[in-house]
Amino acid sequence: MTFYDKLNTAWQKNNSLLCVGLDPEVSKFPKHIQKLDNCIFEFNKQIIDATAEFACSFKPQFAHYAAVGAEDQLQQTIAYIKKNYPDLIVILDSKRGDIGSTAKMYAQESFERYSADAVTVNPYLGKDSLDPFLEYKDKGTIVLCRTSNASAKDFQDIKADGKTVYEKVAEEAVSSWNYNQNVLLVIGATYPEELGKIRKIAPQIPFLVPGIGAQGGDVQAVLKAGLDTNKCGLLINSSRGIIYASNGEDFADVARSEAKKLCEQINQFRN
Ligand code: OMP
Repeated sequence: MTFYDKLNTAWQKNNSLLCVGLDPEVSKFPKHIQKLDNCIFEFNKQIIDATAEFACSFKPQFAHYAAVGAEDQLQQTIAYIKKNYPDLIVILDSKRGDIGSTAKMYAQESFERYSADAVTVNPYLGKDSLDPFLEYKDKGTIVLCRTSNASAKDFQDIKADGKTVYEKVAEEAVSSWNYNQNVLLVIGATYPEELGKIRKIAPQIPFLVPGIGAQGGDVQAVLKAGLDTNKCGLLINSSRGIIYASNGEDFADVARSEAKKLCEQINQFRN
């Protein structure tokens, strides 16, 4: 099974393009969860069980675990998803990027230590820094292309030979990096115009699109610009907008309602 096959299964499982971001911050948890041992895993578990029915993917963000020495709970979280929701994709969002010999260690960390299905990577160092990830044929390599933040333009919009850096990244993804059909691109939901340009360059590459919810991206604009010809091809991420929709005892129920609402909203614009 190639990574794209796995992704297709995940999209079809719940008829959903929604990726739920797992970005734990203990101070934002409900008080009764904060008191628990292993509270990050306990929080995640309830969010995962509440939202899985409306998702194709979960995306734990690495710094949110590493900053507080909770890599063990990251590992537990990924293992929990894989055991209970084996058709869904786990994206480890660690935005790795280094020279080949170190990149090899990062790839091993992502795919063997954590058993993630896919990992986010930074293409700044070029192809030989991506190869160690790409060589894991059944795993996804999700390359930053045009990010969601305000300063994305500082480097990504610089032009060389008449093309922006983010257009060059998309072109390389199509022509040189996708030899195992396992490349995806990250494009922020906050930049639908750029999303549309990149869809033209890379009509068949799946996109991870963060920036819905807390960052204010527009769902309709994202779908209009980003869907592929099968009305699919997107993993639309929301983290804080779902997991911190309530910090009361009802947090999991409210997260479920938010995930359901977003999944349905996305599907409404696919038709
Ligand atoms: P919310 O803004 O809370 O939905 O979180 C967005 C998540 O997506 C965070 O984990 C970010 O680190 C991540 N992200 C972006 O927000 N913008 C990007 O351009 C890329 C990512 C990412 O690679 O996931």
